Amino acid sequence: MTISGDLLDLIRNSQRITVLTGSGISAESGIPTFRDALTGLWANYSPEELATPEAYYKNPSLVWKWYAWRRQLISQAQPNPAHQVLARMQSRVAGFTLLTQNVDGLHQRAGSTSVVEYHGNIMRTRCSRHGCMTDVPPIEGEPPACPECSAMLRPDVVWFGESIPNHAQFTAVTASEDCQLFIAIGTSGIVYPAASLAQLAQSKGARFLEINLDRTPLSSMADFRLQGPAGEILPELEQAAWPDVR
Ligand code: BV8
Repeated sequence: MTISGDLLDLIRNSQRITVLTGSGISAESGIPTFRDALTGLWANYSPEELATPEAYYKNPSLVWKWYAWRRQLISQAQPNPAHQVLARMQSRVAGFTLLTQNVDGLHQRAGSTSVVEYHGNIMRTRCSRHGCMTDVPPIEGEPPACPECSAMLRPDVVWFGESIPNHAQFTAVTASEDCQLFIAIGTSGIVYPAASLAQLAQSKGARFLEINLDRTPLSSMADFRLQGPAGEILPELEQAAWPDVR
């Protein structure tokens, strides 16, 4: 893989780097990407049909089973080299912000801290009425009842049609407006408002690097593109930028 000298200089010299990851960064950990996740039982539904409040209230058992299946996949997965490079990068860049659309918690398990979970975390469960978190174990089958008020529990994720949590949105916008380099990794650039952050960063003067297996709607605006699996590209990028790494 050829990495431009300009890009390497930018990575080495930037004090403020903001990274946005999508499900593609967890693909090499064995977690299907969001749009590939629909196999078997889920083959007849689009994510936008299952990951919504309407779907949950219409068929709580189906949606709860989908999340239970995903949680089970995630519990068997391990962070991959791409997650590990980002965890090390955090200690090399003074103003490093990691935003993730993923709900799998793999960045934290790789050692990243202060991760902005833009779409929540599937391993947390909350009351659908009051929003209070509960550590009721996510059981199989039917959604459990809140121990406080008996309302249905739900995964602590942001569904389509729901707003991004205020703190996550504020942090993401601030970090995108204030960075010198914005890096999007493994996201199809389809889901908003996450997909608008790269353009926001560029509008404030940042350069934009896209790392993805394929082209996306963001590709045409990228200043730099590295095409291939993130689990291979990120270790190579780290080695080229910081040859003394490890
Ligand atoms: C909202 C949690 C206010 C749940 C998810 C404009 C502005 C605002 C909203 C909208 C708008 N236009 C449309 C909307 C509505 C909607 C939306 O964006 N719809 C889309 C379908 C058009 N947005 C919302 O509803 C958001 N809410 O804005 O509130 C509002 C409300 C109503 C109306 C207007 C405004 C909330 C969106 C959050 C939805 N929740 N997840 C759960 O996980 O169950 S989104 C879900 O998609 C995941 O979080 C996922 O991360 C995310 C994005 O998908 P990707 O991560 O990009 O994954 P995908 O599979 O698509 O792509 C993978 C990529 O990786 C590919 O490019 C592939 O090539 C690449 N890849 C694969 N393998 C590798 C790889 N790359 C590198 N290496 C590899 N090995």
